[in-house]
Amino acid sequence: MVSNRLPVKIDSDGSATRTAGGLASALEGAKIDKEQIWVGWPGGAEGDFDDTSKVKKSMQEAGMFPVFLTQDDLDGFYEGYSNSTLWPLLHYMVERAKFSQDWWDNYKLVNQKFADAIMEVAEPGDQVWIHDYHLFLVPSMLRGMEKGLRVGFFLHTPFCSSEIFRVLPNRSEILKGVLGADVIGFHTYSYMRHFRSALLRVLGWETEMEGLWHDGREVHMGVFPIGHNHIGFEREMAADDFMDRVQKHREALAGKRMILNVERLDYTKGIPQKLGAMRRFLENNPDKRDNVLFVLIAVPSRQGVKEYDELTEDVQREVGAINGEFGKVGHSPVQFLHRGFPMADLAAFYATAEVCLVSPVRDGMNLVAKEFLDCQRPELIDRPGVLILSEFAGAANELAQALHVNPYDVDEVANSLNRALEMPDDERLTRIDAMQSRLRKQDSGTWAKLFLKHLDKVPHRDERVVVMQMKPLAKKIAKQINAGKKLSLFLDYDGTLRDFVDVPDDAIPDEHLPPLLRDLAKHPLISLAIVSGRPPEFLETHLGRLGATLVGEHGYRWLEGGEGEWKLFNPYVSTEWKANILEHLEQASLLTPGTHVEEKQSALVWHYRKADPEFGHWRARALLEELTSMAANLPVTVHHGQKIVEVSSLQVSKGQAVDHLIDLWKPDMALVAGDDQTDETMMALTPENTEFFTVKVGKGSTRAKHRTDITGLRVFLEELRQALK
Ligand code: GDG
Repeated sequence: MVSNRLPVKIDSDGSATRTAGGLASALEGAKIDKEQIWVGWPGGAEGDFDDTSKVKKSMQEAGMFPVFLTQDDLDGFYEGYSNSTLWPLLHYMVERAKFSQDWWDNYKLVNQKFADAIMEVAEPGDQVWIHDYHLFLVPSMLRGMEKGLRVGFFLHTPFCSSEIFRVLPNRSEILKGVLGADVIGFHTYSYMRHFRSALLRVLGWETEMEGLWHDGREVHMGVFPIGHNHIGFEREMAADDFMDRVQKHREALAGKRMILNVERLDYTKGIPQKLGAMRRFLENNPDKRDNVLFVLIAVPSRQGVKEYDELTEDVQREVGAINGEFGKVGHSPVQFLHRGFPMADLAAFYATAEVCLVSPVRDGMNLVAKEFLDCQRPELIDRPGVLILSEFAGAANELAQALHVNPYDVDEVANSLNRALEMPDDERLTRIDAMQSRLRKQDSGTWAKLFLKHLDKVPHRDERVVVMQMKPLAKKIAKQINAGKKLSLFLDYDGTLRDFVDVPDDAIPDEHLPPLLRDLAKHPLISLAIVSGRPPEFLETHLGRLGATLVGEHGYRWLEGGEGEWKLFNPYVSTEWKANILEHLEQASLLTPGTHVEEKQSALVWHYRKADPEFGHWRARALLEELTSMAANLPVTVHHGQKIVEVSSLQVSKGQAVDHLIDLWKPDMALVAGDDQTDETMMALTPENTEFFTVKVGKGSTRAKHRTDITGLRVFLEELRQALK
């Protein structure tokens, strides 16, 4: 377990006290039946401890590993980048977010301290579960260090809309940082959706619903709604003195009806808006003023930070104003309790409250809502309670039978308070029952188990596994060549030997590729062909005169040995269909900014790589449908490739070209590699008397027997070159 804070705070003398807050409280209930070490900050500044090694030793005995932070770290990483940049931004509060290069530098530094600490304690093959926005960069930092760890990351806050997220100056680094994980978890589907759209909008990376293929690995994403510490509350409520606590509350209430509010004093929790709704309720309902008591438990949080101190003062002032206006001798309608309570007391508050008002303006999940419902027991109270819940809390997704409110709409909240108080008992019970059964099953223990189970399913591999699979294949093939067998290599170019870029003409070979291809092609037992959709000019300019045969335009033309005259595989290809389709594609291009049509001899290609990704994708699908029906009686095939829609002659395919070359070269072995749908025509061949190897580069369905990524294929080719005599 890795979180910014350990679940305990260590004082300078080494003594420990438990910390409050959602993460600590949920994880306390998430006992896992595995040996566990918890890595985190022990509280305080490094300089405050008399002897850090002593603290470290005693904590290690308790299953914890402290990451000590200096005062500079606390200022830059914690108060700065984590709490003054990321926290407000992830909660949609752009105007509160502050940016500083120094904070960012320190955030990176501290994330590295955490990564180093993990590497110190983790054993090869361990599961590492990293929590929350303080540690966004740690997953990718662990990737550089080869221990075969399985890394999970869970975000406890919302993930804001990509329109907000892109405000962050370090948005790309943050996204790439978290993508180092094998599984990334969110509370709700909409947070996951926002994250996916940030990947698309910020990095231009498309994802599937369940994840993406990144850096040669699959990164899974999932929705894992956190539960509360059910066992913990159960324990408190079963204690002998619990009924005494409940009784004390009831006596103190003296028949008044309690409307309970529990939260950390944080601006995301919507306390000023809530006070506005209380005021409106008291204005509108004079008959209830004297027998309703708002209990406002606000646990101090981030004290000493200006904004939090100001918020505390504002709340105190407004509570005073409401009490001044609506109170009378012996009764103040709002009780502001600015401190934390033991869990047992909290359970007694939950059990005796008639209404719980949970009205954050943004909240990742909100556990208070779940805890309140759990602690409602018919045997303890006269009347079941009612939950009023903000639609901006993640919990609103699950707790459908709560009264949902928009916390900014003061009238709606005030009316809901009245509705809750007036609600008949049978309706209250039906609502509570429906929610209770679910949340007791889905407590924090179940949540942790489900997340870790998912992480367990991730194939156990280290970073270089993609490459490793290809190495034995290279060795096997080289061995046969060294024994006198002939090999033909058919390699696609874009997405196979070279990554995609925005402007296709910029995708020229890197410096290592031409010598590699030349070395392979000059071997007397190897014939090599680059089989591409590119036009002849590009291929000849960048890959000509290396000894490799070039096949262009998806198998329409070829240049034997990479020099001389281009020839046609089939001189009788019909192209009469082109005029009509060209007009259609050009229209689509005019209506979709960032797209263009490329005309080839035997094909037409509509490119949308530079269009708005979602709009381009939508238009491509529409186009695909239109073209398929237009092409029904034409000798063409329509296909949707990497950011292209292509209409090409049926008489031309990479498969047909490769078939032709295999006939010509008569190799003992042939290997084809490609990433695209058009490469599947090569994979589908079944050459006689030739051992045939098929390699798919990247994700997607395929007939190929092997799969790798661009780096993996490159390593394969290098390995082959090396192993040849
Ligand atoms: C973050 C996300 C997400 C409160 N007062 C006392 C006390 N608490 C405990 C509650 C509850 C926890 O603190 C508060 O949890 P929340 O979920 O409401 O909110 P955050 O602290 O903001 O937590 C949040 C959570 O992480 C988990 O993923 O739900 O959205 O912001 O458990 O019981 N505990 C004790 N005394 C108090 O006075 N003992």
